[in-house]
Amino acid sequence: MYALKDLPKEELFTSGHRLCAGCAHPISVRMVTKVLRGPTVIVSTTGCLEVSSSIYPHTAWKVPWVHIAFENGAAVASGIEAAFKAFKRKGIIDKNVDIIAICGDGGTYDIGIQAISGALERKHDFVYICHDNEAYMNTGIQRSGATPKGAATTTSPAGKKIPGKPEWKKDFIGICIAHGIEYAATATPAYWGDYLMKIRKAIEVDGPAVINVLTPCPLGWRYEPKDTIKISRLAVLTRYFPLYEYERGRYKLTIKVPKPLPVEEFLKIQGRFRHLFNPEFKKELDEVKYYVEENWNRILKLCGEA
Ligand SMILES: Cc1ncc(C[n+]2csc(CCOP(=O)(O)OP(=O)(O)O)c2C)c(N)n1
Repeated sequence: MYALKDLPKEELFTSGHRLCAGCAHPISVRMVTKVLRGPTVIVSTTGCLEVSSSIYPHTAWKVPWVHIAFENGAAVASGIEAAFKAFKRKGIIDKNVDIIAICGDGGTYDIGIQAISGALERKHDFVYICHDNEAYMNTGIQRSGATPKGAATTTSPAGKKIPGKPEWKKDFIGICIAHGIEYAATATPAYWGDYLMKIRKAIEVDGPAVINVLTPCPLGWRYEPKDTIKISRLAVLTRYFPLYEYERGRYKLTIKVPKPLPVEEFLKIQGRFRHLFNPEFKKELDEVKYYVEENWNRILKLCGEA
């Protein structure tokens, strides 16, 4: 467990970046950089975080950081890890260097998935953090494999043809765990102590570890920038986004929600779900509610709590 006073004051992700007011990406990155254990290289694929933090000739990064194309975040992280291993073997360096990939859900769930699968299967020692804002935000709010069913995006607009995105969200953490990795977890910046603990655990694992962190986006989710942490918390308190971890075969619910708030509390403050409250979309709203309950029960079972 972390206490605020124990965290380093030094900021390794500085002000002056061009991310939107209320964006959860910089909040998450500041949390990641508070629990590094030594020299670290961060890799980011194309996306909001990358385009807004590295506008030439400026950079917000005070850790070695590399931008890489959408599809190969995990491949480049693997290459860097392999290179440092070779340097160590040859006596060129004697220090351990941690590698962390921080990529959006588009670069993760969709275009980057085969590179991630390869890296996990080869057991490279790195941490993969997916900044899950549930769409391709940087290019104008297109749906991704992480977009939840019913959400309106520019490529899944709610109207006469479809009631928002017709498909369910992919189980990315489930896919990663199926590779036989040691550690995987979900997180949100609202539960910062839980998130910091998970990042540090993931870094300390000898081999690949994955964290999927929910990073609300005021622009794409259509809510007031001041509500980012409130929405991150509501996602958990309504059981929409269960916080759990997987460690060597064991699942654990890290934040318990014995008395959940109605899912509507999470949905109604976001414009992307506004249509679900029209009587014509009642069926879809009921489906979302049913899914949230089923998913929660599935996670509870995995965690041995049901
Ligand atoms: C192979 C490839 N396809 C498409 C693009 C265009 N593109 C750049 S960023 C982006 C969306 C990024 O979405 P995500 O990874 O979810 O990050 P976010 O911007 O939401 O933080 C897309 C589609 C690209 N750069 N490369």
